[in-house]
Amino acid sequence: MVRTPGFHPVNRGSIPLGAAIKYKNMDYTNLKNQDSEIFLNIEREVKRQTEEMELIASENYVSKAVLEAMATVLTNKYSEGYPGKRYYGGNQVIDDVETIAIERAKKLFQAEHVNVQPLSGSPANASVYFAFLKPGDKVLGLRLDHGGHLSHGHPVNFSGLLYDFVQYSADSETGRVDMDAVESIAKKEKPKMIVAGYSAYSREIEWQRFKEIADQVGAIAFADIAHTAGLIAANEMDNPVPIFDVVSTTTHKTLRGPRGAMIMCKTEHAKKIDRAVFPGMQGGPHDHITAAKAVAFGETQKPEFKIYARQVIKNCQALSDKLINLGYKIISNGTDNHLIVIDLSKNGLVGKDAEQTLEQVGISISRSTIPNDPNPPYNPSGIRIGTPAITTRGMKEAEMEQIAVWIDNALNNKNNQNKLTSIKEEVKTMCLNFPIPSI
Ligand code: DSN
Repeated sequence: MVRTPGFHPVNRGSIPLGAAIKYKNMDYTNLKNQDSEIFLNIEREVKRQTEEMELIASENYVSKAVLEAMATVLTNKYSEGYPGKRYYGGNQVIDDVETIAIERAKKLFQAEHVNVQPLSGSPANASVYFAFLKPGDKVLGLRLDHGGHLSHGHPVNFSGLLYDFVQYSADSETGRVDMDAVESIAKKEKPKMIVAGYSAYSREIEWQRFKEIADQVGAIAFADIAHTAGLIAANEMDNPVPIFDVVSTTTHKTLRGPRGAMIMCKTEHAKKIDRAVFPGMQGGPHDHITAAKAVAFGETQKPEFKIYARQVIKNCQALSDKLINLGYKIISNGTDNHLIVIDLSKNGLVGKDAEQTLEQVGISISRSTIPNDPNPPYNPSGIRIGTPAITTRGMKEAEMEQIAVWIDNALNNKNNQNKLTSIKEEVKTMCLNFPIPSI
């Protein structure tokens, strides 16, 4: 053996598999000892999540297994490229992990091709546009104030700045997308792409009709199912993947995986999509997150997940019914999924105030625009509420009734500090009775 001067290795054999990882239940001792400032803030957030109620429609709690997969040495690796065709050495394990994630996602959504590398929802959507469009091309997307996403053509977003978006609307009476109107706009405008799938929309989407309209005008049909992916994977909502050309989703909302995204498409578009993600949009994928995505997709295939997804919808419907009963105006008068949008304009309230009042009682929600909102997105006329996180805690219809009453009491007593404090205590008691599985 040729030795480098000064280098005297001791033969320690090799690490047996199964003993390589010893996390001591992830007790965070090293973080605590080395960086008490960050450790303390993480502790504060654990306390907040444990004691408070999460009703933000896009948030959820991952499992311990997903958390553990994220906190691994896979974060140390660079792996630009795809399985079997990387631009860095040492990717044998990463290739296997990424392939497992891809195969699980394909099975879950009946997808022909999957790219699991997008870092988050907007970069995934940017990759889809990049794959099919040139700057200035015409695209149809739902208006932000009607439930669409910023990356579906809002003028302040890259999508609205780079592409010529024409926006369609939800009907102001029914709160539902008017498909006849979509068809006539599409025939008039002849877009290159039509975007469906939304962030603040509580009804089933007519995927088949969208695809037929796209085909009639020669447009690519693109679905963004970030919000409902978990409900679709569990067969609780209609699946656009077998129908549409291309579908993006984040992995951390109803799908209950790590923060991140993926793109699914027909085989004929696979090369375009892969090239758009890498080298078009991104460099190295986040391999620890890919592992956590694979773990989440494994969980999503289990029967317990189907029960969970069904309960998310039942809970949202129970919450919606009770709020309607208490006099609130729900856009579209109910829900088919995990979220509702409440129009507060008749209650003498605006979204920002309502969000801040509910925060004082330990309930997190997000302000939301309502269709044709006269107010700006920063202080819109409504709020959006969702049930994915509280359902992960095990709450059911009875708890939804109580939560609706607390929301109503808090909004009606926004200047009564004693009342707000006492609701906060009740909210905390309920939360402590429904522990977060991963904490
Ligand atoms: N920010 C997400 C949401 O709350 O809907 C979408 O990107």
